[in-house]
Amino acid sequence: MAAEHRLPPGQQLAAPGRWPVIGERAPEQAADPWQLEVTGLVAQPLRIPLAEVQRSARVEREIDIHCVTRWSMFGVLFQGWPLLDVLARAQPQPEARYVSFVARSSRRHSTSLPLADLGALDPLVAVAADGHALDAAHGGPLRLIVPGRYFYKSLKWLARIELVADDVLGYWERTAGYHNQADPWREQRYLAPQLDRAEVRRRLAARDFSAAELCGMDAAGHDLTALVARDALLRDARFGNAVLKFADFSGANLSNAHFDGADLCDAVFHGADLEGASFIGADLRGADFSQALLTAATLFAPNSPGDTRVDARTRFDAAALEQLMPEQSTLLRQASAAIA
Ligand SMILES: Nc1nc2c(c(=O)[nH]1)N[C@H]1C(S)=C(S)[C@@H](COP(=O)(O)O)O[C@H]1N2
Ligand SMILES: [Mo]
Repeated sequence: MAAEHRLPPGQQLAAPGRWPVIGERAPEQAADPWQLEVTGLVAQPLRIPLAEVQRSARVEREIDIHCVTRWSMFGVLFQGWPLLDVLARAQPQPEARYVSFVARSSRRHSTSLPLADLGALDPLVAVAADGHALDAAHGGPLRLIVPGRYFYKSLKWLARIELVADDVLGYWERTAGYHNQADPWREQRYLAPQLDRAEVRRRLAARDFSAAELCGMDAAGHDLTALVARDALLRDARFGNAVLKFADFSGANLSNAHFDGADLCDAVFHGADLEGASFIGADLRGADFSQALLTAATLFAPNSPGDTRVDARTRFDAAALEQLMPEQSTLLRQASAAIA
């Protein structure tokens, strides 16, 4: 398949061998041995020792990864045990309609899938990728891999599979507004935000978003000069063409936020999460991106990079060049060289 038909809308390809680590970074340290539990509405509850899962993981499949924060990887060769085979052993009862997956992590991270979708998706309980055992940061020793869904459905450190009658919303789906269907071809990234409109109006008028939960808010075109938005939750927020001179977004979560065409002169993004955020055509003169997370952020339009303005005072860490996808990091290097 040609690359452009294989890449879902709004995604960028990561460099080969440069698999980003997203979300939790390590499993919970626990003394008891790792086992895979299959429980809930099943005729045969199971506790399968890790070694047995590893022995049963004999299927190899090339799978494309699509993260909701806009990076993709083609054809990672996963080795695992088909989830359907694990479930067949446990014999789901007729009332079971959803599958909840729970991680061995300190926050008991979780996600879920409708049982009826499993036939088409054919997930793997994976133990290895590209010929190497999965490392801990990428979900080793045991991780769920769900082809055809955003990667947040691919739970790291899989410990429990529970068959349930009613859906149990996963961690991101519950706390971050991630779409429960998660089909990258239909760009099902987020649910429509449920914001208190009076609160949004008040915050816009006061230009104060500090520590507020405003995911998905629409502030496009607003004059928000000197906005204070420290530590705000602003995933998928819309700031296109807004005036944000001297705005302070330190520590804010701005993953997938839209800043296209915004005036961000002297804005501060220190320590902000900007994974998947877009800045095409923005004015970034004097903006401070120190210690920001920029995995798969878009700074420049590939066909007219000059539309985005940077100057000698625009501050990016060396880490930014590592986190941006290859095309964007090349464009940033070129823009920086043009200034210097
Ligand atoms: N246990 C656990 N699994 C998780 C997450 C997490 O935070 N905890 N994040 C999800 C998200 S949003 C993504 S994109 C992928 C990232 O996997 P990676 O770090 O191997 O790239 O893991 C998914 N599974
Ligand atoms: Mo993700």
